Amino acid sequence: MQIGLVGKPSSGKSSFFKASTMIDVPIADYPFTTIEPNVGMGYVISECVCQKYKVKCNPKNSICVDGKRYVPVKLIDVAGLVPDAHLGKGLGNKFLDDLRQASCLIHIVDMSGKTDAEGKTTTGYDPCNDISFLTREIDLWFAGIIEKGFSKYKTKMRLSKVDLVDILTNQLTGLGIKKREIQETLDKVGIDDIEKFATELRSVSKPIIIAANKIDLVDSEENLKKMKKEFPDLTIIPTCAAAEIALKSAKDKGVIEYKDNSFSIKDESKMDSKQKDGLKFIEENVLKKYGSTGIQECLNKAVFEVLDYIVVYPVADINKLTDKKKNVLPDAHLVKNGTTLKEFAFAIHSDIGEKFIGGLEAKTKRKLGADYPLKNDDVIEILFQKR
Ligand SMILES: Nc1nc2c(ncn2[C@@H]2O[C@H](COP(=O)(O)OP(=O)(O)OP(=O)(O)O)[C@@H](O)[C@H]2O)c(=O)[nH]1
Ligand SMILES: [Mg+2]
Repeated sequence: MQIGLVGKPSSGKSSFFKASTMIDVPIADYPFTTIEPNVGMGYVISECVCQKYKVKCNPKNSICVDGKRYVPVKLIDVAGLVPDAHLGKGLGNKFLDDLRQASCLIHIVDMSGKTDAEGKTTTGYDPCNDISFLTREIDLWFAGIIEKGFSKYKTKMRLSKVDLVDILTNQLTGLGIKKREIQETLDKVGIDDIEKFATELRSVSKPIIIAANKIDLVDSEENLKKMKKEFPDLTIIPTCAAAEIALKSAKDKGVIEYKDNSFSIKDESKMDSKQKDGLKFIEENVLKKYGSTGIQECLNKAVFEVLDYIVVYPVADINKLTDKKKNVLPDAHLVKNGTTLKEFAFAIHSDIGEKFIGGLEAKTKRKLGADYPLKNDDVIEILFQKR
């Protein structure tokens, strides 16, 4: 699972990245601080099934903290995008190719109105404008890729009448797009207008959610109200990346306890008055006002709501809930809701998929067939022919 962080320069993409991964990357208040992409692991969090089964787990591909399973997701923080990037403005839009495999994009918007469309300092800028121009730039990047492939195949298609869906599927696998998504988009809008096709295909294959960032600053609250009104269909989550970094850093230094979206001071002697004031400000203007810094909520919403993924725990023995090395509930996998058992078997390993026989479910000990649609928190054993 990969998630791309996009937005204009200085909106807080690298801050969001650092807040999610705690990887130290350059963050600064001038445009184009980031040129080469930052790649790292963030997490989505769901209740671990160890509680339901009353066992102590030893996770391998994920982590369990206080009964919560942290499942890794890859985050990619790229350079800032400006209006007319598709014409080469700013750093252009070529760098977006690093996001080809992303399942979803989080658009980090500076809600304060203190940076213009190019990320330069200003006052009274309307952040709603960012949603319009950035979505268009993303769609034009998509259109560019489709167009390149499509023109290559145009003549070939006329000659051999090769199935259009297959050609496009082949061309667009690099974008992580599925045949079904192409079929649906073709049925809906056709391909006479490539830009229209690209816009539609992008919205089904790489949905964008909005991190309404810098929510701690003066005009952000008003701008958030306006944005929600103007874009009622978008998922908009107020965030404060700077606060999440401050809280996690203070926690790492042992200064505070930070859990469940609130904190308590552990060791006052390790803090100066500036840090105390900073934490007080965050408590009043972010945590109490919005319930959280929004960073984790953004990742969870993207994966579990917008992309509609579920968590599944494969094991080698449904009675002991272990893998072959006796690890209890070792792996938590993110899969799209509706994925069948056999599809999942292939996703784990093509060999397991090819030798697939069936499955067993831990709670009911029921036998499962190839077409069984996986449910959230399923613990399953896949049965396959062993040599
Ligand atoms: N007040 C406030 N400032 C923030 C917040 N998030 C980021 N910033 C500040 O905004 C500026 C830009 O942050 P970056 O994370 O470097 O932004 P970026 O989008 O990665 O910028 P480029 O790499 O230049 O495209 C920095 O000065 C950050 O400290 C926030 O939630 N609140
Ligand atoms: Mg950056």
